[in-house]
Amino acid sequence: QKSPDQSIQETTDALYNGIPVPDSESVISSIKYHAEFTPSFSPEKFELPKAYYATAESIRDMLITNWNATYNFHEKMNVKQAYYLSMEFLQGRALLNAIGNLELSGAYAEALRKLGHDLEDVARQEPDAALGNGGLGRLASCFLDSLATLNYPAWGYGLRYKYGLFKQLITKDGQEEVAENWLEMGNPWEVPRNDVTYPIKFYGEVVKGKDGHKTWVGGEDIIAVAYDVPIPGYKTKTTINLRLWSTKVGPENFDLHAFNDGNHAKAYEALKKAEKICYILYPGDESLEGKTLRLKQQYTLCSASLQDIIARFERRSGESLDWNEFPEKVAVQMNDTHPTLCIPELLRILMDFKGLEWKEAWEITQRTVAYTNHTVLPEALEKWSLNLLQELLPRHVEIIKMIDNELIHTIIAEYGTEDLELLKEKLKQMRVLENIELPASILELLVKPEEITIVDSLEENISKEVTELPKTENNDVDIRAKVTFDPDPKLPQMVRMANLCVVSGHAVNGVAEIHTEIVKNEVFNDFYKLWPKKFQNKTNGVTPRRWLSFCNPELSKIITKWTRTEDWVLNTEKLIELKKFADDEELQSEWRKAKRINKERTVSFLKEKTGYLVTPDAMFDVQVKRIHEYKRQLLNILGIVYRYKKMKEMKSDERKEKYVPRVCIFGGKAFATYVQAKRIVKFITDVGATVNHDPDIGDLLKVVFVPDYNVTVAEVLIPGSDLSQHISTAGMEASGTSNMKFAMNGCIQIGTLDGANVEIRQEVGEENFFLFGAEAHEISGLRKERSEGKFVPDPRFEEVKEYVRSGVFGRYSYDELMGSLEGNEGYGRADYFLVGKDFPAYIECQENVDNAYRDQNKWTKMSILNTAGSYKFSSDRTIHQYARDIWRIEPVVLP
Ligand code: GPQ
Repeated sequence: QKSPDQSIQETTDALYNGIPVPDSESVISSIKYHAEFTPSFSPEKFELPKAYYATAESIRDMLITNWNATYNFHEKMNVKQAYYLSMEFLQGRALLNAIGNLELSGAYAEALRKLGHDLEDVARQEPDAALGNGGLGRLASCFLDSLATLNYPAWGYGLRYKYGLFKQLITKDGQEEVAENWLEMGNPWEVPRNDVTYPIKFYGEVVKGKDGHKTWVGGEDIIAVAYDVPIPGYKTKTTINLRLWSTKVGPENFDLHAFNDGNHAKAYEALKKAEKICYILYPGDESLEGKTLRLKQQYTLCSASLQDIIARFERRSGESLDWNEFPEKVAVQMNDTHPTLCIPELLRILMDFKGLEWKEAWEITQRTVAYTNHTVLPEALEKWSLNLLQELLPRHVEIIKMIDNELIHTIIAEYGTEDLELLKEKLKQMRVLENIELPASILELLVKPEEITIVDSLEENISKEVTELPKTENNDVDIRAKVTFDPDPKLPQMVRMANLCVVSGHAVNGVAEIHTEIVKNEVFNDFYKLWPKKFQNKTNGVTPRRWLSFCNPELSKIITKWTRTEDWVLNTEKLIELKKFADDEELQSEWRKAKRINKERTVSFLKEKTGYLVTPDAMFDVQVKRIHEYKRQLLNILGIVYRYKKMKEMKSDERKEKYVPRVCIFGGKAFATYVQAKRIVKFITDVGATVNHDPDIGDLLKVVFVPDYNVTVAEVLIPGSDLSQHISTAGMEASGTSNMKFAMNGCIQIGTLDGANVEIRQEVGEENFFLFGAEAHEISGLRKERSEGKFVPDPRFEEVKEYVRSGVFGRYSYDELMGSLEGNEGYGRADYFLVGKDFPAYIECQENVDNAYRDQNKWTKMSILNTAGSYKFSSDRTIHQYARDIWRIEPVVLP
């Protein structure tokens, strides 16, 4: 038998030299080696958990070899590198993904078989890494996969939360949350870097040194420590890094005196405070609940990452260090506004530590950072209380005020002082600081317009150079009175993070075409008018490795056969080839068989997770995503209730004639304090409890809520579904990404013209997409109509609400839920999400779905055309666009 070192070497040599696969013998010795020498289980047995850890560790060896090679090469070439800063990464499981990317599935399956285990069973031991809430976090993870696969020099930076997203239990009362201790058994995919640490400060005060330079002193000091997660690319050696920060304190912060005096709580105080920062993932998804802990988390991510990036830049520059070169070597992408603090942090380091002047530091910062917007929901646009920021990060507040000042100058230059009412209005709307008096220096300027000089920025589209503003007839006093205002003491003083990002970044992007249009023409229209070139679209994408090749091997085999190459995994354009064969009987029959196998997998999965046994002969109709009013799970379930009511009114024969059997599957978590969303979960499970036990209905209709929806659950449900629902109120879903995954897996969609649905429908063809509902441009008018009582609801909508209220689904009170759908403000916001308006169109569209499904040849063709048309939605395409248009980075292929 080979020594473990020898076999690791051979395995990695094989990868390096493009030799197909290391043999299962060397894999076996590597697994055995870890089972014995990386022990976290007792020695006598080799059961599944231990097999999983040993297998993961053996794969990790190879990843580390490739990781080191990638790192060293990037270091040597000193290429420009992109950094993706995100508070969330929703990685899911890593084992099969890594084995698949390294093309070692065969060798590992065989090795484990010889060791008495099945690879799939071993893989099931891994807990999901759920360091994210939903779409935004999963997007970050798909991007990492594409970056590595396409050989881009790039890293992700995030936080290592001890507890990821909560585990969802479904009880008779609806959703219950339990902490998810994903690190309990140890994490084989991370490498702690005990030598990569940075100090992080909170609170304290700003003092001015003798040289006039500012320093931030005192306060609370903690330490951020790096944990690296290697991210392998597919069929490439390139293995990039996801660096996650954890927090601790130095030994000097352990109060030994207090401890010896028996005051243990005091002794541990600093340690606890520091560790707490990375305890939990903030569960807010498109809702705002600003709390100190969250701000500390955000600052920890930003400060540690920037210190690390800057240290790397300095090291790589060596003797020829030139700060103006920084944006030529570094691109920082902010995943929504959560990492906004990296803007004042970069400025602070450049000015307070590297001695740069404001103008230079500001220009470097603008050229370095870029911002992705992921939502237009007003309540989700992050704002922080100025007081809280002032207390926690006093130096950053000074810097934010300087940025605000720059912006004010630009606004004055743009709008002039002729129309002071207009200017005042624009300042109010656009400033970074909300409800805060204009700085005295600006008032001075306005009083003597001829003295205005604008600090010009180098980025030519960022600021207009103005030497003189039009003179006004007004006298000084008038001007003051007109532009200035006293802050409203009843309103809080806030910092608008999105405005800060838009002003400071050189690019702002939306995540789907329609979303970017809304960003440009509505939410940030004033900024768009100032800097049109800054704004761009980058339609989201998903990795075809995890979301097609690995999660759907049945379909993948068929795709490879008919496109005559495996290339589609890297070049999804190849999927278009399938179009030619959409009517081919042989392909259709193979296609249906694959779907059937996947549906059978779903059947066992549902049985295991919910106890319900459903038939794979039914149509599987799936809506899985976070529970949110705007995503309208309520519209879906009310459609189901309506269908159930109609079924009950019919005779058995008639019922069977009219309806296609359906299994309606729901999954998704509600934010723990989002009461209305939790009511929706409860309602769905109540409907299921009634319908599923109704002997009149049998297999004609089943309603199943899958508990604890996560990446791993999605990997089972998506390949096994026939229809998927993406039915948000138009204009509210920025993009959606599960819609792309469903399309790739040949699932047909019912949806509104919202987010990426619009582009998916374009690509797969209108006739292969079930469209319904009001359009984005109609929404505000419809809401107005609704709240003015001018809207006359369809009788079928009134009927369904009445039916629910009648108590068919139990005695739980549905007053609040049904009330929120009324046109008055009694409960909530007068059907703000327009469920009532879209209800008739929705149920009619569902009838079209039934009719299409009855013709299985037609349905299969639609399914094939969905996969064929999904080529655009690979995150590889998205990443190439970010690399070319925003980051200006090039792929680096390792020698
Ligand atoms: N999204 Cl702002 C999240 O998942 N969390 C958030 O905090 C914000 C946005 C989603 C958004 O709702 C989806 O429409 C997008 O597809 C997704 O981000 C990725 O862009």
